[in-house]
Amino acid sequence: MNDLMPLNPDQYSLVMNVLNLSIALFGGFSLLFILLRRTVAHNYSISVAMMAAVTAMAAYHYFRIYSNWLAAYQLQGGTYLPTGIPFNYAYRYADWLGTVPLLLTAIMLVLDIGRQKSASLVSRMVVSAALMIGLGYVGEVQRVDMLARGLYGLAATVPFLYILYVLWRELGQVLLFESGRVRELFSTLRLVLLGSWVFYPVVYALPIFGLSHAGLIPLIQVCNSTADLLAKVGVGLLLYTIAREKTEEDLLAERDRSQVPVRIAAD
Ligand SMILES: *C/C=C(C)/C=C/C=C(C)/C=C/C1=C(C)CCCC1(C)C
Repeated sequence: MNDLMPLNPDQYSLVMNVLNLSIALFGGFSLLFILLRRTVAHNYSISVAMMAAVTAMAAYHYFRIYSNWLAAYQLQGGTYLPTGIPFNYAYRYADWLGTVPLLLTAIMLVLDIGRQKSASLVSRMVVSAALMIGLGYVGEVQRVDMLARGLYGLAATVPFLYILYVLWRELGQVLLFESGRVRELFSTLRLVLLGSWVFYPVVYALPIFGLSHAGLIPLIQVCNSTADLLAKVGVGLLLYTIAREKTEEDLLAERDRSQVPVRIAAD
C-alpha cells in the first residue's frame, strides 16, 4: 500500500506536524525515563530503563519517517505531488520489531513473577510479538493482492490475541500477589494498551475495504502515530507509576520488618 497520491497542503502538513511532534515527544520522554529510572528501587529500574530505550528507538524511527515524508512529496502549483521516492513502510515495522518485545518485557519485569515463570512468559511474548509483526509486514508489502494482505493480517491476529490472553489471563493470576493499588494501576495500563493496540489492525485493514482515497495515507499516518504515542509514552508513564508505588510498598515492608527485632530487644 504505497502508491502515493497528490495531497492538498492541509493533508501534507498535518502528517508533517504529527510526525514532527512525535519525534519531540518520544525524544523528550526518553530523556525523562532515563532520569526517572533513579527514583525507583533497583528491582524496577530495569523496566523504566527499557521504556527509555523504547521511546528512544521510536524517536529515531520517527525521524526517518519524517525525512522520508519530506522527500516523498514536492510542492507544485499549490499541490503536493509525489516525487517518485517511495514512502517506506519498513521503518514502522522495524520500529515495532524492536519496541514491542521490549515494551512487553518491561511490563512483565515490573511485577513480582518468579524468575522461571517470568523467563517463560517473556520468551513467549517476544516470539508472539515477532510473529505478529513479521506476518503483518509480509501482508503490508502485498501492494495489489488484497486477499493476501487480509490473510496475512488474519494470521498476525493469532499471536496478537495470544499476547492479550497472556496479559489478561496469566498475568491476572500473578496480580493476586500484588497490592490493591498496583492491581488497579495495572488494570488501567492494560486498558490503555488495548485501547492503543486495536488501532493497528483496524488501520491495517482499511485498504482491504477498497478505501483508496487520497486521504488514506495521511489518515494511516495520523492514526499510527497517535496509537504509538499512547502505547509507548502512555503505557510507559503508567509503568513508571507502578514502579514508584511498588518501591514505596517495599520500603514500608522493609521498615516493618526491621522494627520487629528492635521491639523484641526493648522487651
Ligand atoms: C509501539 C508500537 C506498538 C505497540 C505496535 C503494535 C502493533 C500491533 C499490535 C500490530 C498488529 C497487527 C495485527 C494485529 C494484524 C495486522 C498486522 C499488524 C502488524 C498491524
